[in-house]
Amino acid sequence: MQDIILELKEKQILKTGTFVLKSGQQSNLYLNLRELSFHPRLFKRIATQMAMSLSTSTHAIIGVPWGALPLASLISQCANRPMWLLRKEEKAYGDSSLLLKPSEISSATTNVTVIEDVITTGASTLKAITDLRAEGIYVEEVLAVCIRNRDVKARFAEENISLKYLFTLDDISQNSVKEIPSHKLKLHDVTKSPLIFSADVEDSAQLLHIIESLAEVVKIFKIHADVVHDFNDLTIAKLNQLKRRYQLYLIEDRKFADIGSIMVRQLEQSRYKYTKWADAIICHGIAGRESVEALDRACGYHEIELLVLGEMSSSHNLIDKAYTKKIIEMLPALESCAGVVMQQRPVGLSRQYQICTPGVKIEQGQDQAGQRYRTPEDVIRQGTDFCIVGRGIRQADRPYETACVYMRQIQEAKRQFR
Ligand code: 5BU
Repeated sequence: MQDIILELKEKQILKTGTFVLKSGQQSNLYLNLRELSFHPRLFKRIATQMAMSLSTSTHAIIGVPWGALPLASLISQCANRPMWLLRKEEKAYGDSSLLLKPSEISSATTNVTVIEDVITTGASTLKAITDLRAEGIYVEEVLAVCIRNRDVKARFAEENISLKYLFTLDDISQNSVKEIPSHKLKLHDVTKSPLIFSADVEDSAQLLHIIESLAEVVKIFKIHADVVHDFNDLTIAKLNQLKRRYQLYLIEDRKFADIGSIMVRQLEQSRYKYTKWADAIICHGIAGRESVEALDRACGYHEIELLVLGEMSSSHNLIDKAYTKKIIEMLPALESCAGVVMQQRPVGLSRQYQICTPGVKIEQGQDQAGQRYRTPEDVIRQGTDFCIVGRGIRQADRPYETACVYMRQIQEAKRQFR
């Protein structure tokens, strides 16, 4: 449920401020569920949850007119239960009945569930119930997305009606709402946290666990979503929760490297949905200026920062000095570029670009697959702003304590060499 609430906040369906409600009461939270249909995936999630709590003895569902009708029809589909219609007012012509239901079904033998979006005082829901009772219908339960506070439950209990709901607005603490940053973090905002942890783990549970266990000390995490075999929408929702709770900055290390139009589609249409969670992506400049500029424009649109790869840590990689120089020359044209992935800070490079360096470990050396490691001290001495560390922390017996050791060494080296 927490995920749904967070998504409602993200989509601005749940807002904070000072609001006067229909009932005249004041509130600092406002839930505008009328806009739910603008977001079909979230809408379906909510309807599915509600459909699951529908009473098994309900014959049909009826939405309180008019606001709850789209929701009721979606629940009807999810639960495979018919939806009947209740008019707000009697028509002065034709069939004057308030209730539209199949004529062969007798009212006396039917139980219905009334669907509502938000219940504040319950007045309009109770009016609908009175109208249905006048038609001889037995209302078994009311199912709402949200009630403002629990007091209203007593009102329905008096009427012998069970009231079910997904959440109450009172349960949503003001604090958790305030925690949401109004804008994404920029790499520039996290320079006090010069350690980037490479969370190259195998599944979502490990990913979320390692991020949460390090989040007090590490603020920037680099992910290869495509090595996390079960990376899905739930992973993204939970990543975003962690981002908000700990004010994290997430980098996707996809290393985009194609022509511009394909890189843009890879960014926007990938099953890993980078635009929904990444604060930055890494790209190669191999395809040339125009291609990278196209990706840069898409990044600007999605408020994602671009980190351009200028050098690699692996042995015998094919990047030479001339290539790196051309990458550096490309940067001024890229509006979303926050930094460069390099092994050292190039002489004369503007301070507006952060240098991020992978291949860092307390012990220098090499792995069996081409990776070369330098020490944090060495890398910082060469002008790097952020050290990227993966296995040095992940494979340690105590990753949290080891991350603290890396952080101390980096900060000590910064004091020494800056
Ligand atoms: P390690 O476990 O610290 O070796 O992980 C290094 C990470 O940095 C890993 O995710 C690589 O994809 C990434 N990396 C790198 O190692 N070397 C490079 O030149 C670049 C990225 Br660019």
